[in-house]
Amino acid sequence: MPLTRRSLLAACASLSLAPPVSAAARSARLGELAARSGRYFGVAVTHSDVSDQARHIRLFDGECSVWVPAWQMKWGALVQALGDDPDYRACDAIVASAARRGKRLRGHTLIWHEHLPAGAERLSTAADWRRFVAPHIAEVAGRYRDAIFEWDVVNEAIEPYDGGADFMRRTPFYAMLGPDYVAEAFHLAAEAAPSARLYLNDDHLYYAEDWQERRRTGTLRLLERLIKAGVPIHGFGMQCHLDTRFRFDERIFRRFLQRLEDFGLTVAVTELDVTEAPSAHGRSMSERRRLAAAEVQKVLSVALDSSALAGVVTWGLSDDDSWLRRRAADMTDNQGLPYDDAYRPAPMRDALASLFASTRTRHST
Ligand code: 9MR
Repeated sequence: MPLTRRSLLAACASLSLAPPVSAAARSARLGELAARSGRYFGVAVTHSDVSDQARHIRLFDGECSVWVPAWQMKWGALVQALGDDPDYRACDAIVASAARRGKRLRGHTLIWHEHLPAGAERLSTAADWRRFVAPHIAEVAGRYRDAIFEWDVVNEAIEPYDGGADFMRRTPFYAMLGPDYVAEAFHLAAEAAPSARLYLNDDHLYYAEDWQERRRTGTLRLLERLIKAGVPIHGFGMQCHLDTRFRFDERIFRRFLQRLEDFGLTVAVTELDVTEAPSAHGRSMSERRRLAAAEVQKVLSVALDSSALAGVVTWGLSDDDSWLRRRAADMTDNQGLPYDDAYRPAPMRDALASLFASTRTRHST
C-alpha cells in the first residue's frame, strides 16, 4: 500500500504516536500555521496572563492569533451578587492588551448555568429574564461590540440526563423562558453586537459512547429548531475537552461534523485539552505526553478535514495553569496542554503544528 498522508496519520494514531513534525513547522508559530488554511489558533487567557508584566506574555502573544477570556466575561465574574454593578476592569484589561498586540477576541460566554452572580440560581420567571438576564446580554455584548469577533452566546445548553424530552439542560434560564431562552439570547446578542459571529457552545460530542450519542442528538435537534426559526446563529463551538478513556470512531464524528456543515454553520474547537492522568497506569511522563498528543491528533485530523472549521482554541497553554489539575485527586499531574509545567513545548504542540501545516482543506468565510 502506498504511504499517503492519511495512512501515515492513521498509523500514528493507532500506535498512539504523535505525528512527525517538520523542523519548519516546529519553528513556526501556531497562529501562523493555522492561518495558512484560513483558520485561527487561540488560547484561553486570564488578565494576568496577558498583562505587559506577565511572565509568559511573549508566548501568549507569539503563538496565538486569538485570545478567549477563560472566565472574566462570565456573568458571575462581572457581577458578584444579583443587582450589583458589573465590574469590567479585568475584561477591559484583556481587551486593551489584545488591541495593543493585534489579537482577535472570542467572547465567552453570555449565558451559562455556572459561575452566576449570587442569587441568580433562584431566577425563574419571564419577568426575571426581562429584569436581569436581557440587560446583562445587551450590556456586555454591546460594550464589547467592536472588540469581540465571535461570541459563545449560550454555553452547555444540552443535558439529556436532566430528563426533558428536548434533552435540554434544566437551568434557571430554562425555568425563566423554557427552551425559547436560547433563541432569545441570540436575538439580544445580535441586536447588541451586529457584526459578531454568534455561537452555541457545548462538549462531549466526539466519542462513540452512547451518552455522547444522546448529546449529539440533543444538539442537532436544538440547532435545527433554531435555524428553522430564523434565529441569528452562525456557528457551533465544540469544546473538545478530550479524554483518553473514551472510544473514538472517526465515522461517527465525521457524520456529526457533516450535519453541522449541512446546517450552514461555522464550526470551532473552542476549549481543547486532554484528560489523561486517570488512565496513565504508571507510564512515564514522556509517554503520557505522547498519548495526549495522539488523542488530539486523532480527533483534530478529522475536524480539520471539514472546511467549516474556523479555528482551534486550547483551554490554556501550560499544564501548570490547567483547570484539569484541580478537577480531581488523580488529576494533579495531568498532561493535557501544548506546553508543560515549565512552559516548554510538549508533543501536543508538535501535533498541532503538524496538523495545521499538513491540512488540505481551507476554511473560508
Ligand atoms: O477554566 C475555567 C476556570 O478557570 C473557571 O474557574 C471556571 C468557572 O468560570 O470555568 C472554567 O472554564 C469552563 C468553561 O467556561 C466552560 N467549559 C468548561 C470549562 C472548564 O470548567
